[in-house]
Amino acid sequence: MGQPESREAQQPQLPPGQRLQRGWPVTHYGPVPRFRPDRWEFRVFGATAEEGKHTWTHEEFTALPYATVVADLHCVTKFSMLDAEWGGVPARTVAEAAPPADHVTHVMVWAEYGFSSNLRLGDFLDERTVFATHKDGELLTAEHGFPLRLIVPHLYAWKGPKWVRGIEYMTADRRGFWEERGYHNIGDPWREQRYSYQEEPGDGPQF
Ligand SMILES: Nc1nc2c(c(=O)[nH]1)N[C@H]1C(S)=C(S)[C@@H](COP(=O)(O)O)O[C@H]1N2
Ligand SMILES: [Mo]
Repeated sequence: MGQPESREAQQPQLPPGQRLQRGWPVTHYGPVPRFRPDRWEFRVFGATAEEGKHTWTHEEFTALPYATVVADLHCVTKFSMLDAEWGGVPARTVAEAAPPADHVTHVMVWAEYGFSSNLRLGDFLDERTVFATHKDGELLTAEHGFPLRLIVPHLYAWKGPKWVRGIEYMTADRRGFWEERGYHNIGDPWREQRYSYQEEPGDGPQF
């Protein structure tokens, strides 16, 4: 038996067409919202199962069980940041507290100013999908999404809204903000699903 293989030997870390970024740039559309704790709430709506809590204050939400996930961030504009440790509340924990109805297939993640991104329920419930409050042990800064952003490690980073305020359970797929503006409905970086013109039948709803 030899040495265990390094991570790089097991799998390339950069998806096709991506390049490594040093530091952590800020990428988003529109202004950075100001956090007002007294007005902030996290809301679960749409096709919920009846039981469960559906809104959390900031204090309540950040008291939910905390977990960390080491994950890369791949921006569709072709830079990647590797090996960040994201800390926060797993999406599954939220879905257990406020479960979807049986026929839910997709989730719309909603953020400040009406920004949104759609996910298949399975992508949302992935064990590595996390509503992050921290990166590498420190609170997120305002421009990186404080107080809360979603991280979906296996999809392009636009699928993870910064300044998240809630989720909508959906019984059919619907495009979010970037998905309506020419980006791929699913967004798997390993398959280079960047743009909506690459979509195959079944990848997304009709425009
Ligand atoms: N609310 C909101 N979240 C967003 C975006 C946005 O435009 N609005 N852009 C996404 C994109 S395209 C990327 S690459 C990441 C960038 O996160 P960062 O600025 O922390 O690096 O945020 C994502 N989350
Ligand atoms: Mo991006």
